[in-house]
Amino acid sequence: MINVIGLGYIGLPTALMLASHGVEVVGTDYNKKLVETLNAGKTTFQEEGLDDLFAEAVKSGIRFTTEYQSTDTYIISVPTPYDKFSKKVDTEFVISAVKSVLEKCLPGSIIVIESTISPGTMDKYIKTTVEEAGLKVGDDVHLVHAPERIMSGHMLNELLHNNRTIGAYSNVIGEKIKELYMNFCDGEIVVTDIKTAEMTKVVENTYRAVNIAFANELAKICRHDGMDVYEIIRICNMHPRVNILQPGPGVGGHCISVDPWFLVGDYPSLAKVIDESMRTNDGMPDFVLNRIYEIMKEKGMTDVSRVGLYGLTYKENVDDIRESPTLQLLESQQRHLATGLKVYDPYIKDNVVENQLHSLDEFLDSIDMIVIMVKHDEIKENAKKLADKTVLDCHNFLQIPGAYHI
Ligand code: SAJ
Repeated sequence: MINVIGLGYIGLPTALMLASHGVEVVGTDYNKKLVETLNAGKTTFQEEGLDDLFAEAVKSGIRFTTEYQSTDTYIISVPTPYDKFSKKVDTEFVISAVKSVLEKCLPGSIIVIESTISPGTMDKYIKTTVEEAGLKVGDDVHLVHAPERIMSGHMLNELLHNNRTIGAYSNVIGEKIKELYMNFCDGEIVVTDIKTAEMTKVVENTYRAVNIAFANELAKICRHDGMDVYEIIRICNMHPRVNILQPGPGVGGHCISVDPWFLVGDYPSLAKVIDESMRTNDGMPDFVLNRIYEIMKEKGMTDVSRVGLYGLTYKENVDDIRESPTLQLLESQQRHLATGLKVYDPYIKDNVVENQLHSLDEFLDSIDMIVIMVKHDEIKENAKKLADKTVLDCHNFLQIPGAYHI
């Protein structure tokens, strides 16, 4: 039996996928409410195909509990945030999960860490946690790092088909866990050492963060001198070896906006490009806020409550608001002791911020200027309704004549 610890954005789909492919799975989470919701037959977030997969996994016998199980294989997928001051990975949740596993696990158990960890974390913190419990790594307990690569909005498809990396101290154990993932994953699975696996995961997200920062920096340069960044990127990308990403209002989510900081925290005198890139991306919500004021001034608008932010999530067509640029922008506005911007997102039904509206028409009726923070399909389908609005399209996505850009 596999005990999956942490039933969030990664742990839940992984547990369901294993169960629906015939593996005996128990899902454990310390959040009682979350476990109750799952046991009541409901999923805890929206994701294409998740409800069907959930039904299938339940039929195959998956169970959910707050208790750690006594078994021989564990997959830990709890959050690893970064410490806002040191920028280093915060391993508190992973270590506490490992400690709880050690109290229950059978001799020779394999503990797989799926959570993103910075290079050296397994050696420095997790191995030592096992040793402090009086157990021997490679004998009493085996450690594996199997970072995930799935993306909100495409999770199930990517779980099935993405290539994966598995890092282990012993090749035999690495291969054993590879077989476990091969129950559902038809991508190529590379078995390597632990530190390489830790580093590849962080590097993948850093690569993307740096490239997004480059696009954002180009947007700022072009704005400064009245050049069209989108046309420039389009033409540059016709070069056979150039592929520039798109500028945007900032970078959200729990990966690209977080993981690269681990490298800055661990190698502050070496990770210079990464450090600057992260600051560039983190500065984008402020840049958008400035654009809003610039455009309001140009239009003679004075009432900020007639301006609305469209989209609260960190990316399009998902209900995930973690680290979202809109939240960052609102926070920044509050730091300047200002409020009043209206907010609307079709995917967020609860009230999570001030001045949040819950119907598109009501939102549009209450504003003169709309700021497109997220590329949800809904707004593209309703673009006609924006005819009398001032539009700041932060993704150059609606192609409305006369729209402003970042
Ligand atoms: N963004 C831009 N410009 C772009 C592309 C994206 O501003 O050209 C912004 C998006 O609007 C969003 C953010 O970046 O706010 C991140 O979005 P994303 O869709 O690129 O990535 P995530 O965070 O959903 O998922 C990433 C993926 N990693 C990579 O693409 C290298 C995914 O494969 C990982 O599994 C995931 O992080 C993770 O768990 O680490």
